[in-house]
Amino acid sequence: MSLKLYCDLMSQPSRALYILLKSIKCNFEPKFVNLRQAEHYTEEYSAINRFQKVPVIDHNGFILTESVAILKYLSRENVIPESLYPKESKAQARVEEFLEWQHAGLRLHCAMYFRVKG
Ligand SMILES: N[C@@H](CCC(=O)N[C@@H](CS)C(=O)NCC(=O)O)C(=O)O
Repeated sequence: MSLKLYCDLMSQPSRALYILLKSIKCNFEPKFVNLRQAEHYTEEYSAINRFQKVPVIDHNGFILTESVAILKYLSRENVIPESLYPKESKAQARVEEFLEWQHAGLRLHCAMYFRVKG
C-alpha cells in the first residue's frame, strides 16, 4: 500500500489526519506543503489539487481532498481501525455527528480566535 498525505501542520484538518495516521502507526509518507511559502500555489501542487488546499491524500494513485471525506474513505479501506471509526450504524453516526459539527462548531471559532489574537 502506498499512502501519501499532503499537509501543512499549521492546518487543523492536516494535523487531524497526520496525528490520526501516526497514532495508528500507519505506514504513510507525509508530503509537507508549506502554505506560508505559498507552495500550494505551485504548478506541481495545483496538478495534485486544483483547489490548492491541504490536506490531500494519494492512496495508490487515488487522489482525494477534504479531511472528512478522507477519513471516511480510509475507514472503508480498513486503514483506520473500527475502534476509531465504527462500522455499526449508531456508533458510526455518533462519530459523523461530530465530524459534521466540528467545521462550523469548533474549527471556525478557533481559526477566528487565532486570527484576531495574531
Ligand atoms: N474543508 C477542508 C478545508 C481545507 C482548507 O481550507 N485548507 C486550508 C488550510 S486549513 C488551506 O489549504 N488553505 C490554503 C489557502 O486557502 O490558500 C478540509 O477539511 O480538508
